[in-house]
Amino acid sequence: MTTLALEAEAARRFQAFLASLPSASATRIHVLCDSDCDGLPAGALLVRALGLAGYPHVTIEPKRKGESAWSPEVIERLKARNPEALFVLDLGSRADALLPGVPTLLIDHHLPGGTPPGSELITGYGTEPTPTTGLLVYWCLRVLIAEEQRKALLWLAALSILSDLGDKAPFAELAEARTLWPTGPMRDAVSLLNAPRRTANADATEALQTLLIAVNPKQISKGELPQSTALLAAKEEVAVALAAAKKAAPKFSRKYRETLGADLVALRMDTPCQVHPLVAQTWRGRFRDSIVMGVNFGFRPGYVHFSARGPKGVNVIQFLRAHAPAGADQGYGNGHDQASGGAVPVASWNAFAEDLGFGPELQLASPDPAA
Ligand SMILES: [Mn+2]
Repeated sequence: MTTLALEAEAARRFQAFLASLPSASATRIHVLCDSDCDGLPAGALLVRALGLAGYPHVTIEPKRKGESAWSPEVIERLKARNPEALFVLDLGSRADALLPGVPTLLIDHHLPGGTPPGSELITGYGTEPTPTTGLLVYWCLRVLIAEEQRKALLWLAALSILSDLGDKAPFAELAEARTLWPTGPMRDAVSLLNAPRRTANADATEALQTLLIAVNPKQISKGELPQSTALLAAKEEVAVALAAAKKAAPKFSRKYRETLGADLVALRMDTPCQVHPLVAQTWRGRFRDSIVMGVNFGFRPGYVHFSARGPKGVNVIQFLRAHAPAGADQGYGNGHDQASGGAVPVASWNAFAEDLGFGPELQLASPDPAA
C-alpha cells in the first residue's frame, strides 16, 4: 500500500469505528497507549482531538513497567474502568481478547500478531516508509476535527516521527512541522519525554500530562510546565544508568556468521532502568554488520530483558523466533524486522545464551528464579 492509500484507508476506518459508537456525548472512551514518545503523542493527539470534537468522557493511561496491553494486570485495570469503547495505541496486536464486547480499535505499526475478537486494527506495518503510530493517528484526525485545529497539533505527530525514525524520516508531515516549529526544541522534547519510561519505576504519567497541555514543543524543551521537574529528574536518572551500562565490554558470537550473514555482539548490564535498547543502539555504530544485543539482568526480577538491533537485510525477528527460549512470552521476538528483543525467564537464560553462541561471560551465576 502507498502512503497516500494508507492515509485514506486509516481515516476511513477510524471514522467508521467512531460512527459505530452510540453517541459522542454518551460514550465513555478509554485510551491505552505505549509509554514512549510515539505512543504518548499518539494518545495525546487522539484525546485532544476527541475533546475538540465534543467527546467529553475520554480517559487515557500509558502502559506501566514491563506491561503489554494483554498483561493480566492491565486487563484488570481496563475492566475496573469499564469503558464503552477502547483505543489501544502503539502496543502491538495479538489475537487474544482484551475487553470482550467492548468496541476496540488498535492503531499500531509493529509486526501484526492478530486482532482480538470483535476489534479492529489499523496498521502501518508493511507500508514503506512505515509510519509511526503518532502519524497514523494524525492521519485519522482529518475526519474528526477542522484542518486548522489538526495543523496546530502537527508537532505531536512530528515528535513521534523524530522519536521512532529520526530526523531523516521521509514524511511530508515532518518537513512541514519543521517549517512551523524549530527542530532543536522538538528533539529536546523527545529526549525529555522518553526519559520517564526508562527510569526504574517507568511511570510515564507526567510525560503524557505534558503532551496533553503543551501548546508547542518549546514549552516542553524549556521546562516551562508543571511536570518539567519530573521529566528533568527522569532524564538525569537515565543518564547515570546509561553511562554505567556503556562501559561494558562487548562479547561476541560468530556461530551464525554463515547461516545468518551476521555475527552477534552482546553488551551485558545490570540496571532497573530501561537502557538496554539505548546501549544496543549506541554500539550498532561500531558493529554495523552485526546483530547488537543490549542484555539487562537487572531490569525486572525473574527475567533477563534484551534488545537487539540488526543491519538491513538481516531479519532479527525471524532469527529470534527461530531461537525462542523456553517460557518466552508473546512479547518475545516482536517489533520491527531490524529492531526486536524480549524478556527471557532467568531459568531459560543460560541455555538461550549458549544456543546463541555466547560463552560463560553471558551466563547467569544463579539461574534459579528462587535464588
Ligand atoms: Mn511506535
